[in-house]
Amino acid sequence: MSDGTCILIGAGMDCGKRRRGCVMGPDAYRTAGIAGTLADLGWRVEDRGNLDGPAWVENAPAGKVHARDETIFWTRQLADVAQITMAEGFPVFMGGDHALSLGTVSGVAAHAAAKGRPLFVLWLDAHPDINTPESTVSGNLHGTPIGYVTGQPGFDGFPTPTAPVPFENICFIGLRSVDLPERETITRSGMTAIDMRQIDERGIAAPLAEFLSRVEAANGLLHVSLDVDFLDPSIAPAVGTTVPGGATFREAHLVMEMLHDSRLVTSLDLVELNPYLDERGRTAQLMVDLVASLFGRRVFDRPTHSHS
Ligand code: B3U
Ligand code: MN
Ligand code: MN
Repeated sequence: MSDGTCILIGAGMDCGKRRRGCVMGPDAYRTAGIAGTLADLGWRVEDRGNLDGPAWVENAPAGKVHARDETIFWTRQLADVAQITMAEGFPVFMGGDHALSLGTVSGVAAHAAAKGRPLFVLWLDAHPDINTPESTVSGNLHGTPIGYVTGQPGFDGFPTPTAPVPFENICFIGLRSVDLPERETITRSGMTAIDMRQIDERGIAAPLAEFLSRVEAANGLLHVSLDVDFLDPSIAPAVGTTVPGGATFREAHLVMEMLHDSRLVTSLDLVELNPYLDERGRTAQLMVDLVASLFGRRVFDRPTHSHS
């Protein structure tokens, strides 16, 4: 992982879907102690506060896409911030809904391209979020960031991503709610898509290790995007779209521990936490605990850092 400086950036984007509340996400992570937790693990932590941007929007303007102009604003801003911050440390983008990843991933990709390194993306989510403004049924742009960063058409008015992420550099883990057009894109493109059935059959470690080996062999940078709904709603209720059958507590921690041991991760999104729906802060606390595992909390040291 990078140089030991972790940069916390609040991005309380709340316009990527109709249900309100993700604006409170950054402060819920702070309340759950994210900065102190990382500092205790030996990281220098800089909390840069919250970015300003358009708020939740009640009614979509004409057309089926919800809050397009607001999302364009956030995308431009976050892409700039992400690209700059990558040069300064390890950015943790505290969301905010998943539409923030249009900006964060495209900005991180621009940084990687400038360094001559390929960018890989690990998408921990019940959904692949590979819709486009043309394919979306809901009109919610939090269902489109992978469509955007891979350079799919239909994002009129958005900045053109300067460094589209190749399909083969993306790995989904945790899928269990996939729209028909999304399934067609995934099948056609040959992306790595680990659904819950594969996790049940093979465990979560084997497919993750395969992906990490590819990132390492390519000398890639690795961006991780962690959607609260990757987790089973019984342990992580604070999310607008609860999808049953998600990752367990131990599966999620194992993923984070393996990611830490790989030393490959260079940036992180924490998205879709809706503190208004939480139960005594337990989802925010669980997310912070998962971040701690990613940043080095462990029970015992392992003799090697091999992940194969
Ligand atoms: N695929 C659906 C549902 C969805 C995506 N992300 C979330 N829900 N959280 C859509 O709206 O595009
Ligand atoms: Mn998502
Ligand atoms: Mn999701």
